[in-house]
Amino acid sequence: MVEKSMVLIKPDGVERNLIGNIISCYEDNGLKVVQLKLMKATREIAEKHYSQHKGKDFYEELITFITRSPLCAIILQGEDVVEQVRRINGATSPDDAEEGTIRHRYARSKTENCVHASDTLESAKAEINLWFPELG
Ligand code: FUP
Repeated sequence: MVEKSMVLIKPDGVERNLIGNIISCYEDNGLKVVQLKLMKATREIAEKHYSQHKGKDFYEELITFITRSPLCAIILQGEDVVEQVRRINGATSPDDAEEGTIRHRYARSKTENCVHASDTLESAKAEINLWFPELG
């Protein structure tokens, strides 16, 4: 089934001029960019996005990181897109990410790991509503 997923190229990826390289990884796998924007995340949207991590020891560092400079929010469309994007991104930490994945190539740490992607179709819908409320 053709579905949609939500991706963030995080501030580290934008700062290091990796937007083009990262989007190519998705396009080269047959996924289509159907929405895209650069924006600086407010603390409010960052807290909503990472609400399930509130209270964890890395939470404040994560919020500070994701709000420090512009990020690129993208909606991707394709077959099994949620699963495909997570495979293309690789494991959360660059130390665990498989060769050829975005995080293996570009991530510098578990926090500064270049990309976020929705983990289920349900969270994709919620994240699209959060980051692209103008589409509602
Ligand atoms: P992922 O689904 O791979 O993006 O990763 P998680 O949902 O497990 O974690 C969400 C974000 O928390 C990750 F992008 C990075 C950050 N994180 C840390 O900064 N430190 C940790 O120990 C674990 C996660």
